[in-house]
Amino acid sequence: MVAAVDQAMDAAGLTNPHVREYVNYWAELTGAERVEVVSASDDSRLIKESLAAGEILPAGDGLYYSRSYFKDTARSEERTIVASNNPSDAGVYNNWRSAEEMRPLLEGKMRGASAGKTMYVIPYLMAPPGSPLEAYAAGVELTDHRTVALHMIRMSRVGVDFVNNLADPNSFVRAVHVTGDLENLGQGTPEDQRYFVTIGDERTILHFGSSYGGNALLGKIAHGLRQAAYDGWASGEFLAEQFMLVGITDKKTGKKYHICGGFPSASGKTNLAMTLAPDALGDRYYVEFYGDDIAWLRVDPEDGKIYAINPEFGVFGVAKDTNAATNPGALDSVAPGTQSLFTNIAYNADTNEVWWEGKTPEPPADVTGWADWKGNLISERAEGDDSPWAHPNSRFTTTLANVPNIAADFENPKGVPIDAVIFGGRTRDREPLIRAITDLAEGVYDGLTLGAEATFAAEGVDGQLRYDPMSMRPFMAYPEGAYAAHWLKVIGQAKDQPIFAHVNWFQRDPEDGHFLWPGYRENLRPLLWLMELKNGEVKGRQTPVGIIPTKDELNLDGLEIKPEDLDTILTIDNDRWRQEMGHREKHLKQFDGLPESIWEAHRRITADLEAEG
Ligand code: GTP
Ligand code: SPV
Ligand code: MN
Repeated sequence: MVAAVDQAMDAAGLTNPHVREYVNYWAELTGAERVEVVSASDDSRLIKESLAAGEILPAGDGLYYSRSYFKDTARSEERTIVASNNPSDAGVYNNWRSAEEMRPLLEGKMRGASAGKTMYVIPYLMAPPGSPLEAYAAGVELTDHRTVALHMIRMSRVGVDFVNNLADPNSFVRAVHVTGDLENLGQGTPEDQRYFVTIGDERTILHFGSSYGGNALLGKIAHGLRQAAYDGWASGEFLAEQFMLVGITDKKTGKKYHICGGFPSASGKTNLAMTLAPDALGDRYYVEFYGDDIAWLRVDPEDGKIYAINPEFGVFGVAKDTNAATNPGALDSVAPGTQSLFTNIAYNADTNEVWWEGKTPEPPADVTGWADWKGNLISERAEGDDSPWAHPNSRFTTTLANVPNIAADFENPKGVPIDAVIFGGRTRDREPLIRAITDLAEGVYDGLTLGAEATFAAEGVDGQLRYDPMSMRPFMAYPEGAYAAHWLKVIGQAKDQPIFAHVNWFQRDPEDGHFLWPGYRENLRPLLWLMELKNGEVKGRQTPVGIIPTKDELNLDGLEIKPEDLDTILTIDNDRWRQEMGHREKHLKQFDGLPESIWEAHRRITADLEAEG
């Protein structure tokens, strides 16, 4: 086998000796029948092979559809571990275990588990080439699943050059993905065999037992967030966050602003980055997409500004409720010819059409040929079965270049300077439309106490309220106290401090449940107010929990909203907030070594709420 593996790497021009040794080791251990080195230019051949094998199905011109196993449709947080060799790396959310325990355990699961399969070797870069953070961005994913290779080509930059020419040839992330026997892994039972492990201080990712997105596309979540967060902290150099990143240009003043921010999974990052369309408020602004899920932030030592890059190359977005009104940009980015992939939506094998809940108000009237995400024909459903046709966490995958409002300079290696950091989530009451925060410690405190309803992006937790610090709970790689201190240190170095804000598009009427704010494309309005506040053009109203807009400061031109709904989302309910502070205290007390300035922020807000009575 070694000779064949070396031959495959020779043929592909993979010369890095450390990579070659790593590939040989895992080819041997997993028992893969053959090895194939993948570059982006292999895409059309891999697509043809996947179609021929029935792993993907045609979904229109240059569009493809796949289903993942029905028990394998979301990230599994309980099975995810960030391990290391240092017990003091244990935090509340990283499920820390020792590397010594995890490595043999995973090797045991993976041994021989790729027998009869091809192992795809995917050298990738999670950064625009030439980025100052490039040293942390290279990796090599090994996977025994061809659909994973197709996704990786869209979600990251793929090719042997990204690892052949490393300044330190040993500085790539080792990312091993073995699918396992999906029908016999006991998903969600006490006998669950799956393990999704990142060994932070060994820069090694070992994922076993899934072929779904965040569990299997290792460049994205495991490297782009968990490993990078660990590296950013260990090096002291940067932050890796589950953030979207947009640019807003005011044509009247010629100014361009960049806003980044975190909302928990399936809470609107993709939508925000894509839907703030230029025509939303007449012809004055235009909005550019930089990223929708990950940003790496650093302070440039020369000009003292915070710069953010999107390390990804594509979008892996939630399909549900995406339509021409809510997110026209998403529909354009998966239009015919874009080589996009769909996962776990509904599919019509006769017509090759696709559908998901919310694509149109009603599902297709003629159900002939339509099958749900599990592959069961709709026409054969039992009477009264009204379960969704698409899985609520079904997704589309497309490259950044297909996004209509992609920024002209999205590959600028330096990234873009940050003006504001926002946090938000699904919160049905209490959280107003927007509240601005000008103090760094209070901004970090706000991120740490981000509380939102859980979503279908993780298994089995929809709707429950939970805290999700800076939207990083599923990706937290080191202790939360150190995380807060690292934030204060990195952002504290910046000469130009960002303004922070907490936003909420999801407040609901307690009676009939309707969303009080129209959301989607209209979310530009509160962000423009935030920029005006930062520029000193508006004053807002100071409350104990931040500055909120007055009604006349918010641009409401052409907006349809009931006056009483607007009042509610621009009001602070002090009673509810006082209750919330008690929950926050409990939440924060879980974290060892939280910086004193975070506690000071907590006490200051608590006291201000008491004083308001
Ligand atoms: P991940 O990719 O899981 O990290 O999620 P994300 O934060 O990028 O989520 P995404 O933008 O894909 O949104 C998920 C869901 O939120 C979709 O079903 C959207 O329709 C819904 N959504 C997004 N923005 C809004 C909004 O402004 N209002 C309302 N009511 N729903 C929204
Ligand atoms: C998320 O769940 O936050 C995602 C999708 O962005 S996944 O790649 O599955 O993590
Ligand atoms: Mn995400």
